[in-house]
Amino acid sequence: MTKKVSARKDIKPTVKTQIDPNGKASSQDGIYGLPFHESEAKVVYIPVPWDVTTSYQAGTSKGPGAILKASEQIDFFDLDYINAYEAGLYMKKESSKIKKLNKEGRLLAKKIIDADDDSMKKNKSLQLNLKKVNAICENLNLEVYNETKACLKKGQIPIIVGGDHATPFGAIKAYAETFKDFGVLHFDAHSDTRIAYMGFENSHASIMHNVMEKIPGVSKLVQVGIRDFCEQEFNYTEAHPKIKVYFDQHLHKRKLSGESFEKIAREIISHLPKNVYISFDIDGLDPRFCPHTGTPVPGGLDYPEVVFIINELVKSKRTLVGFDLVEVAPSPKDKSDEWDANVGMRLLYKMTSAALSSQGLIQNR
Ligand SMILES: [Mn+2]
Repeated sequence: MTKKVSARKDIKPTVKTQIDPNGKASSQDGIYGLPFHESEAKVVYIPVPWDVTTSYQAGTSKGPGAILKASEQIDFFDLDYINAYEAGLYMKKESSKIKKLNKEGRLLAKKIIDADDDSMKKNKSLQLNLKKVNAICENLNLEVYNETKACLKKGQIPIIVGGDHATPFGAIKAYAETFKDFGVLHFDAHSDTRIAYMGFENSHASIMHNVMEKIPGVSKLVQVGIRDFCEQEFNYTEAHPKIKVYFDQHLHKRKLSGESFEKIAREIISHLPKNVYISFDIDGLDPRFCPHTGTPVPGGLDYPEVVFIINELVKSKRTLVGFDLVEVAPSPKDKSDEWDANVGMRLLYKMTSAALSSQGLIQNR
């Protein structure tokens, strides 16, 4: 069966497209095998191949490419939402400027990551490297901010596909300036609220600290799945009036004691304002769903639990205005191992469906 579709509402399609929702996606086309042009897509995925300050294992810069490749395997039929693809989904090409910045930044950062505290204190050239890395990361934040802002102005939904968790800062800033009554739902194994990590001011380990300190439009941050954090982060988030943390250990304790997950999910959602942005670090999931991510930690959420929470968010009549997906990394050794990207592309499609549904652009089933 072939279904005629076109992009939606304010985005004007230039071509009618024929998509067979029962057929196999074509690898000749764009993300999820879809043939949309950028101008007719409601959802624009912005790939950010970035792993400048990744300390444990690099490779998240290859995440967007791996997700794009794995996306051919999508099944469009979904038990929760009807045909998100009809809204027009498009993934931009990886920016050569960002790729160049990542390469430069990674080379400089590697020397700092490998150095001990003593040489960092004494070695002037290492200190200069650190300044350069911080400037490169500021540069990325500006690039992402500008790209996101441009899409939002056109009425599109820009989605950052990382890269490490440093990538969406500029996007969250642009969203926070666009939507009032705005909060962030953050899935992650890590708190990501370090003041600076190894001197890196804009690393994956500091993003939520930076969001709370530098983006006044964020009225609430709700963190879920957190299970790796230092004392400074614990004290910071516990004392912060705008931050609510659902530690992974506490979530498991409640579930294991027989509390219903529906009750827990609704409680998580209840802290959020009307307009919600999801920042999704794939390592918030149990590492069996993301074995090659940069900094895996045992424990975590199961995929169906995450889907449940996201569906509850939509049911609560809040608006999922936008989101990101970060820290997806393919296996560095085995190119045929597409598992991390497979999970990533499915989660990306589910969040896309939830966002479109919450914005009244597609129907629920
Ligand atoms: Mn993170």
